[in-house]
Amino acid sequence: MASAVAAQVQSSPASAPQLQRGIVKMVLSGCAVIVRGQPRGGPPPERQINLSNVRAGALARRAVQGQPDTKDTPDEPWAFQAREFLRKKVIGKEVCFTVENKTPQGREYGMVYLGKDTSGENIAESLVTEGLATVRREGIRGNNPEQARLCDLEDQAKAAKKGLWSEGGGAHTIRDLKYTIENPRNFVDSLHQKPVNAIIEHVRDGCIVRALLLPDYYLVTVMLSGVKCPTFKREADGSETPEPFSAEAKFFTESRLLQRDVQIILESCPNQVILGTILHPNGNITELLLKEGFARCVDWSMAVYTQGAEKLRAAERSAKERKVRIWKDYVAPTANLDQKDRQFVAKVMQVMNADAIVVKLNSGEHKTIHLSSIRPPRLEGEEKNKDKDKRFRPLYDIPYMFEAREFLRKKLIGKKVNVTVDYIRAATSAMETGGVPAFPERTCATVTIGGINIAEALISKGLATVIRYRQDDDQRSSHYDELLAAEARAIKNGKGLHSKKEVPIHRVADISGETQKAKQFLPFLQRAGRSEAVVEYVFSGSRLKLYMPKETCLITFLLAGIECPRGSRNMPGGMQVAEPYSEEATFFTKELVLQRELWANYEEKPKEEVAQLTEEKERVAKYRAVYVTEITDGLHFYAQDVETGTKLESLMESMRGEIAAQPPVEGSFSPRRGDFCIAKFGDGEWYRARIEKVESPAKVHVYYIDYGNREILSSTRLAALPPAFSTRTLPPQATEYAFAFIQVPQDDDARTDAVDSVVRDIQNTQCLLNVEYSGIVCPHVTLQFADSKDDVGLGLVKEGLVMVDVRKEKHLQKMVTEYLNGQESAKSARLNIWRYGDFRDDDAVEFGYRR
Ligand SMILES: *[C@@H]1O[C@H](CO)[C@@H](O)[C@H](O)[C@H]1NC(C)=O
Ligand SMILES: *[C@@H]1O[C@H](CO)[C@@H](O)[C@H](O)[C@H]1NC(C)=O
Ligand SMILES: CC(=O)N[C@H]1CO[C@H](CO)[C@@H](O)[C@@H]1O
Repeated sequence: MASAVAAQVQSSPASAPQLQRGIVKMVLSGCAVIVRGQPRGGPPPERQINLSNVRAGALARRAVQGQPDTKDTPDEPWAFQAREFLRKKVIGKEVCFTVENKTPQGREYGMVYLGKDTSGENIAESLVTEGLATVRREGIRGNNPEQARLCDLEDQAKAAKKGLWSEGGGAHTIRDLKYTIENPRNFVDSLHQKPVNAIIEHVRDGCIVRALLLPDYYLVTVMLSGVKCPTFKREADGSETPEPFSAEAKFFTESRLLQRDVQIILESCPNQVILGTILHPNGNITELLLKEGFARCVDWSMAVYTQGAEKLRAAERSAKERKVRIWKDYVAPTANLDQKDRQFVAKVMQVMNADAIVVKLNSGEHKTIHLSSIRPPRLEGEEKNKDKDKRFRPLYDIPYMFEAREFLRKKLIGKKVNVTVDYIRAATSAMETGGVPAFPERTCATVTIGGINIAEALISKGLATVIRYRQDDDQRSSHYDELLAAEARAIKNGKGLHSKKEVPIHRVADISGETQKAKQFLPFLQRAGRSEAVVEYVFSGSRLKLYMPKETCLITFLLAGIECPRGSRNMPGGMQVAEPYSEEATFFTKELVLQRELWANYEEKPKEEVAQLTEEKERVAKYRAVYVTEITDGLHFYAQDVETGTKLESLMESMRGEIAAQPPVEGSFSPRRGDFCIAKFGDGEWYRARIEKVESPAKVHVYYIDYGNREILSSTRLAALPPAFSTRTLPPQATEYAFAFIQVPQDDDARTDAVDSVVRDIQNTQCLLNVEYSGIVCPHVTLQFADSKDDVGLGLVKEGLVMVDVRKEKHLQKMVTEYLNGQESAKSARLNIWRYGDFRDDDAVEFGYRR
C-alpha cells in the first residue's frame, strides 16, 4: 500500500513529523485507520495508520477458510465499542496526521487529528479519555509533553472507572457474531422486507457488500437487487482479473457506504445469495450506480427489487444515452431512425396472427409492425409435426392463436394506435438459420391504445408469452419489466396458455374453394337471413373470404351485382396481368372491411323500446335499520335487524347466566353436522352457532348464526344449546346479503381491496338497508350510511373498487344510471381497477391488479 502513495499523502522523514491530510476510508480497530487521498481519475492511494502510543482491543476474527489450524477468535472486551467510537467520529471525514515512526515492514505509527490541522480533536486522547484504549507506557519518553498528557488522561479514566477500567471485565461488550445463517431463505422471509439497521463492513465490488445486521450481529453478504457491476473475475489460479470499470465501481460504492450506518431491505434469497436494497439518507446506491454507468440492470433479480424497477431502468437508460463508463461504446437499437420513424400514430388495417399488425402511416403507406418481446402461441413438442399436415391452418389449429388474433382484432382494427419502435430485428437468411425459413427484417415496437400497452394486455390474458434475452441484449421492449409482471400474473391466475383447462378447439369447415359444398350450404344461410361474419381476406374489390363464427365455416363471398377489376394471378399458362385499377379497388375494400365484422353496425331494437313492453313497476325504497356484523371475502355481508336487536341481547344475557350457573362439561359434547350448539368465541363468551362440518374433534367448522362469522375450533369449545334459547325462541339473527348493482372483481387483489374498504366503512356499524331484487344465494340490497344516507355500493363504484352490474329492469333504471355515472367518474379519474382507463370492462378487471 505504502508504495502507491501519491503526492497528497506523501511520507516524510520520521525525524521531522510533517502534517499530512486524507479522508478516513475505514476504521480497522480502535487504534488503526485507513486514510485515502482524493480520487484523481481513478481510485486514490491509501495508507494504514496505527495510532502511536495507544492500544485498543482486537476485534473478532474469523478462522481462515481451509486452514484448520486457525479458529474464530472473539472480540476483546471493549474492542467493538472502541471501533464504533472511532468509526462514528471519523469515517468519511477529513483528518490530518503525522507519521512518527515507521517499522521496517512499512507499518506507520502516528497521531491523527480531526480536521485540517493539529488544533482538531486528537483521536488517541479521546479514546484514552473514554477508557477505550490503553497507553503503551513502555514506549513513553518522559520529556514528550503529548505523551505525558496521554498518561494523565489514562489516570483520570482509571479513576473514573471508564470503559476498560470499569468493573466486571467487560464481557457484555463482546459481540455474539454470527458468520453464517443456517437457513438464509427462512431468515430473509422472516424479515418481511422490513428495513434492518446495518453497518457495511466490506465492499467486494460495486454491488456486493458484507453487512453487519443490528442489533443481532449477523454478518451477511448482500448483492444489490436488480443490478450487476463489473467485477473482479477469479481465475483458476486464484488471481483476480478486473473487468473494465470494476475498480471505479467498487470505489464508488466504498466511498459512499463503507462503514456507514444504513438500512437494508433483504428482498429475496434464491440459492444462498441474499438480494437486497441499501437505503441511505443521501440516496440509493442501486440507482446511483446505474445512473453513473457503473452497473447494468439484471432481469432475474430485478423481479425482486421493491423500490420501483422502472426507476432503475430509467437510470440505466439515462447512462446509455449519455454513453458514460460501461456504456461508452453503446449504440441504441433505434439510433439510425429519425424521430418521426421512431414514434408515430397510425391506423390499424390488419392483424397478422398473434404478434403483428399492419398499420397505415400518415403517408398512406402500409407497414408491418411486430409487438416487441412477445412470443405468440405456438406448437410444442409432438404437436410440431402437425403443421406438416396439408390441412393445417395455424390460425385455428395452434392453441390460443385464434383467441389472440381475435383479441387484437377486436381491440385494434380500424383504430389509431401509438407506435414506439423499440428495435429492428435484422433479416435472417436461410443460410444462417440452417435451412429454417428466413425472416425478413422486422420492426418491433410497443403499441399502445388509450394508454394501454397492447402486448402487456395480450400477455396478461395468457395469449402470448415473453421472450427471454441474453443479459446484454437490449433489442427488447422498452416496457420489458411490465411484460414480465403481466406474465407472472397470467401464470398465477392460470390464464390462457397457462390454464390447466383443455385448450379451446376451433373446428372450422373451409368451403371457400369447394363449389359443391358451397351450393349445399347456401340454403342454410338463406334461411338464416342475416348472419354474422368476419372478413378474413380480400381477394379483390368484390371478392372476399368470410369466417362465420356461428356456423364455424369459411366461405368465399362475392358482392352481388358488381364485379371489380381482377388482380394479377398465377395461372397454369403463366402469369395473368392485373386489370387496371384492380389494386386500387382491392385496397378500397380492404380499408373498409378487412377483419371487420359484417353487421357490426346492425343495431338491435333500442333497449328502451323493449323495456316499455314489459310491465311498469315502481322501485320500492323502504329502508330499515340493520347492524352489519360480518363481511365475507366474496363481498357479501351479514346483518342483524336493529328492531329485534334487544331481543337478541336479552336472550344472550339469560343464556350466559344459565351457562354460568351450570357450566357445560368440557369434552362431553359430540358435534354433528347440521346441529345447533353454543360455541366459545375468542372473547371467552358463548354464542349460538351451527355446525357446518366436522373434520376431526379438533377441527369443527361452525357458523355463528346471530353474527354470520365462521370459525374452525376444537369440540372442547362447543356445548349443547340449552333448549330455552333455541331458534324457535329466536330465529338466527344474522342474514346474508349481496350488494345490488355491483359486480365483484374477479381478480383476487382487486377483490381484497374492495372487501377491505367495506370492512373499514361498515363492519360493526348501523346502516339502512333496502332489498332491490332477489338473487340465487341471497337478496341483493342497497345500503346507506345511517348518518349521511350516502349509498355504500355507489361509493365503491365511485372509488373504482367494483364495476356496475347493469340490471335491465325498468323500475331500476334510475339507480342503474346513477351507478353508471359513478363508474364514469371513477374511469376518468383512473381510480383503482380503472387505472388503465376505459379499456373494456373485462380487461380493466385484469388490470385491476395493482402491485
Ligand atoms: C495496527 O492495527 C492493526 C488493526 O488494528 C492491528 O491488526 C495491528 O496489529 C496493529 N499493528 C501493530 C504493530 O500494533
Ligand atoms: C398517443 O400518445 C400521446 C402521448 O403519449 C397521447 O396524447 C395520445 O392520446 C396517444 N394516442 C393514442 C391513439 O393512444
Ligand atoms: C427507496 C429509496 O430510498 N429511494 C431513493 C433512491 O435514491 C433516489 C435518489 O438517488 C431517491 O429519489 C429515492 O427516493
